[in-house]
Amino acid sequence: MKKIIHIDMDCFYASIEMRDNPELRNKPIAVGGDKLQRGVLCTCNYTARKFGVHSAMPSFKALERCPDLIILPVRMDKYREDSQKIRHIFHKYTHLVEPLSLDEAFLDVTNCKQYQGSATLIAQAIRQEIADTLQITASAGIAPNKFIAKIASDWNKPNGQFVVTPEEVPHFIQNLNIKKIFGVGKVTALKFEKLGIETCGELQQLTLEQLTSSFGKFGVKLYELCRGIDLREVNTNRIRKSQSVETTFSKDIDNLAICHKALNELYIKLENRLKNTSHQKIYKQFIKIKFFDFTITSAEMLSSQLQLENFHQLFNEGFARKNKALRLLGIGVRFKENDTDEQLALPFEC
Ligand code: TTP
Ligand code: MG
Repeated sequence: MKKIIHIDMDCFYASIEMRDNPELRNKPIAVGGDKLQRGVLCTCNYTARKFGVHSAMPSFKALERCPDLIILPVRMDKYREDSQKIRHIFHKYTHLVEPLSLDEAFLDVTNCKQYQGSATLIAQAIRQEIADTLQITASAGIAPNKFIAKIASDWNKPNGQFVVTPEEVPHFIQNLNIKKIFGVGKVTALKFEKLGIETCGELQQLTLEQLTSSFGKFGVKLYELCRGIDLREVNTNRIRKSQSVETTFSKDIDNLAICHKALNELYIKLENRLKNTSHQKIYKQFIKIKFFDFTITSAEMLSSQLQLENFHQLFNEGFARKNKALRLLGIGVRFKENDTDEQLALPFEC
């Protein structure tokens, strides 16, 4: 039986900003793009969340809900630096660390000798060390596998932890909404809802055959996950599945020349980002377009080498579907998957 800890920093970017400027501590704050530039929020502190403000919310909307909200610019270099320090702390306890993003990681502490091998106490100690060293807080989930640990880290957020012992797994999973299962999005959840299935306990009523006939290989995963079974290892070599950049225009753009110019600028940004992942082979290029009415379309093509011309072609294809003014444009690449490595889909960075 494994002992897995999932650690997730509390309102990460916002915590760093509050630490570096304590005057902000009791005020509603967010980190993200400017309202005038039609930006979106990367995150906000818990004071702001009380007003219904959340990540990925357009800044103008957040200000409607919380007029006193202070929106600070993104300081990515600083967040990366602190993320490195946090990872350094993890490695004092185990080298089986799988970072999921700057503020989140899985740790396998099954063979850890500290604290008589108590994962609960190790999680406590790691959180304490993060708080002492960086003056920001983290939450943790402790469980026999990654799936349950990740869910559990949200249970006592912020600045808390939640333990699910192997014996508690069946009970813990019973009333859990199936949307918590990775891979179960809105569409799948709706399909199940029509069958009267909303919780993992209800999903357990379906046989393996029923699930595989509808979902193929994913059906096997569903069968296991709804029983709280997740055999995935903590993968220390996790690599990016994609890399992308995007921009929200300060006003809707219906001029194609301007769109293509923006695309050229994004391309330069993407080239720079890709310098960090130059060891990975590209196999697809893609674009994402958000139109003025917030509808989104995307287009992709096979490509082994980054080429600006491909993005222009994809853009024309995507744009033609609606032929309306643009609010946002994003471009990116997908990397070749390595069969032995589990892949990680990273969202667009803001
Ligand atoms: P999260 O862990 O999802 O959020 P959080 O740490 O801000 O808040 P919580 O206490 O609920 O964990 O994401 C970590 C950081 O990633 C977050 O501080 C900002 C960034 N981020 C974005 O840039 N865009 C997004 O849409 C999300 C969700 C996060
Ligand atoms: Mg977090």
